[in-house]
Amino acid sequence: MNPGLTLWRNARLATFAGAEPWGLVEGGALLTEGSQLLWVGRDADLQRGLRVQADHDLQGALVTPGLVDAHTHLVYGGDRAAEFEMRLQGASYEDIARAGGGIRSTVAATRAASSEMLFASAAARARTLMQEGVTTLEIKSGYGLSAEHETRCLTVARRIGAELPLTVRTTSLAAHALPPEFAGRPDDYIDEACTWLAEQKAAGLVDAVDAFCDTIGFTATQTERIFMAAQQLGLPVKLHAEQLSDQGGAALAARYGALSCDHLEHLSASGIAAMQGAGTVAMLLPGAYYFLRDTKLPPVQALRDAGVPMAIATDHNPGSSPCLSLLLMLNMACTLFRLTPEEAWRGVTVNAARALGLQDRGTLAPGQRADFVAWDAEHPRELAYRFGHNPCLRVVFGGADR
Ligand code: DI6
Ligand code: FE
Repeated sequence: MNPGLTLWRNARLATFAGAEPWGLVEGGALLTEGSQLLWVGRDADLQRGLRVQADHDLQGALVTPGLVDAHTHLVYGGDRAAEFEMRLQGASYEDIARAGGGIRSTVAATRAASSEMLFASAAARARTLMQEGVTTLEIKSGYGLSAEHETRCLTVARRIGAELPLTVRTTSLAAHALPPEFAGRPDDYIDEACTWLAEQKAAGLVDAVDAFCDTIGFTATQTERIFMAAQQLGLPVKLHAEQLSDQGGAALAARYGALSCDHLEHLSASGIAAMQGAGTVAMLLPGAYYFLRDTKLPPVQALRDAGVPMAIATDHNPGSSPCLSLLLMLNMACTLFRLTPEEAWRGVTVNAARALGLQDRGTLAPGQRADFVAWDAEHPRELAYRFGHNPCLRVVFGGADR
């Protein structure tokens, strides 16, 4: 008797492992031991006489890896519904930011909110994502913009990972916008923000470092100083790159071995080549593209031709993507960005895990973490096709139903 084994049988598996499209297995089963997948295959090939602690009949459901939302700004105070109205009346996102609104209005609301309020609102958002099968979630800081408030937001993000069943990876995004107390002194702000990282890392609060390299964010030179500070601490980097303009951010990030470059609507051919050379993931964010009513598409065909892995995320944030549905992003990646349904699926599983530097998830294969989702669907392409529809039946986090 092997007390630690749990069997999950009678499923149609989309493993995203191996060379077959989707990695489909009809009449499939999963064997888990603790938080890990021990065996993945056909029911019929299961070792006979296997004694298991628990035996779950999935009744023919489709089973996929747990979804990975690898780019979110989940922790913040307030909302930006009034700014949405202003944009509908003709104001641009950049105009609002330059007038002191935008990210900076969320910074004021975040600083004014108690940690308990920040936790309650972010945990509610995380639960909504989990109901659609998200089992791993990246959360960035970036609405605190001072040592105290950045650390507070990262601490709230870590607490979400500690209290909810999903895995949370945290990213420091102190270089998101210039806080009002540094108006006109962006270099001084960057100098100071670089000094926060060591303590945040020592406190176990940060897995990666990000920046917003753009006309309303920081220059490539300022971004590079943040990257150098990260590199000295051995922290991986990623970048909000080429979202509103081409600053050469992707090539810079690639030089620092970035895990991902994100947004990329204005990405150049040389940026693509640099990302390909560095193995950097292209993180595409259709929610922000849609919500800002952008018209410049990211260069999907060129990324595909170059073999750059593409990932998809919600970019949940109050200003440019107040979206809490990774399934909707799956659909929009296809309709707006012309990804194939399979590319979009790989973008929220295996390539999203890679964008977080995680090799232990994103596929259904022996040795992977037992994060998986049962869906009321026959084929995963149905989930990219429907929208405003949640066929999630059951989410398993590290081998446990919760
Ligand atoms: N780009 C974005 O789309 C988000 N951050 C960034 O650098 C938007 C953040 C916000 O508007 O609050
Ligand atoms: Fe973002």
